[in-house]
Amino acid sequence: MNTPAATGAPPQPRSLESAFEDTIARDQRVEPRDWMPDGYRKTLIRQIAQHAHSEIIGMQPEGEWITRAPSLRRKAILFAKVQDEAGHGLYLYSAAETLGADRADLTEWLIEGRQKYSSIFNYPTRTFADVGVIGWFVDGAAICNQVPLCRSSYGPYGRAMVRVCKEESFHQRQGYELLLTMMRGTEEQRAMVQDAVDRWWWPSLMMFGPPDDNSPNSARSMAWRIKRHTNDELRQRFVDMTVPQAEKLGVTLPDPELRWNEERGHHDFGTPDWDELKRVISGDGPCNAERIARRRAAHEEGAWVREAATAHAAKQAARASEGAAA
Ligand code: BYC
Repeated sequence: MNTPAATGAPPQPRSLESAFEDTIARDQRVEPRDWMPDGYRKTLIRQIAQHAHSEIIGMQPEGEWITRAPSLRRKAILFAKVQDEAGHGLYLYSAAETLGADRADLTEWLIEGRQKYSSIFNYPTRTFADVGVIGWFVDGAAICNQVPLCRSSYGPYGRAMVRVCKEESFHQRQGYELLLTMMRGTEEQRAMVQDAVDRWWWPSLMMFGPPDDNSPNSARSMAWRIKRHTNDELRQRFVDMTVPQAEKLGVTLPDPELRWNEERGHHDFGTPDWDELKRVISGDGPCNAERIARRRAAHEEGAWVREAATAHAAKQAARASEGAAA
């Protein structure tokens, strides 16, 4: 055989692009120092940044209830959950940084409205039952969406997702446990739970994104194995997982078309209001302005911390170089 070894010729470098395609085809991980197509890098930065922004903005709706939680135990649980979300945001911004994105730029783009965050966080949390329903639905949806992302082709993103998913799983259980407790309470508490379910069901289905025939990024992201399932596949998985949980809890999901389809082996369900999703994504949801104003204010109020940390790092670096020169 005329291999380089047989002819004594130096091995031919494979083209960078075919090495990348090979890595994807063999279902191996792409790492930060590997060559990658521009589109792959941009798609990842877009998705990871949006995901990071969602975690950080997602602290607001539930955070509003920390001071009003009905007991010390509920307050401590909610505190821990909201703090976990800050942690998720930080892992994700770090993953975006491995792609050359600057965290300061990403934050600027968020507060200038140039980058998106999940539509779900633009709805108000009216009662404490909303905290439970967010845990059950929103973290439940996050688990459906994010468990497959643990196998995402980009190493730092997939690895960040492993820890995020473990924590989301705790979040979902705390939400469901809170609702079980409320359902064992008074008539008024049961009504609060049902009302929260009615308000959060459809927005939760919208978290998975537009339907597949109107999802411009899915095909490319699936071919690159960034996404492993389509938006509609994950939405179906969430519905199938949630229906028996709703039955056990004793609430009704607000969809008259929801029923088991023996032939498909899945639940059929109604169509979310896609115009509403478009409106919320484009900045016109019930709380968009409030969420961004709050994020902007927190960023501005934290300026002194960033300045102090930068000055401290500069001082440390100067001391280290003085020490090295002595
Ligand atoms: N909200 O082509 P498509 C959490 C955008 S954090 C806003 O299907 P793709 C949690 C989409 O970005 C939850 N925008 O896009 C946190 C695209 O716009 P651009 C966040 C949406 O990327 C705290 C356009 O619509 N989870 O769970 O293939 C507490 C067309 O869509 C939405 C993640 O970020 C939406 N719902 O698929 C509790 C997970 N849907 O960028 C819980 C990672 C779509 O072209 N992200 N858009 O301008 C993903 O899996 C995917 O990015 C999506 C969208 C499934 C969200």
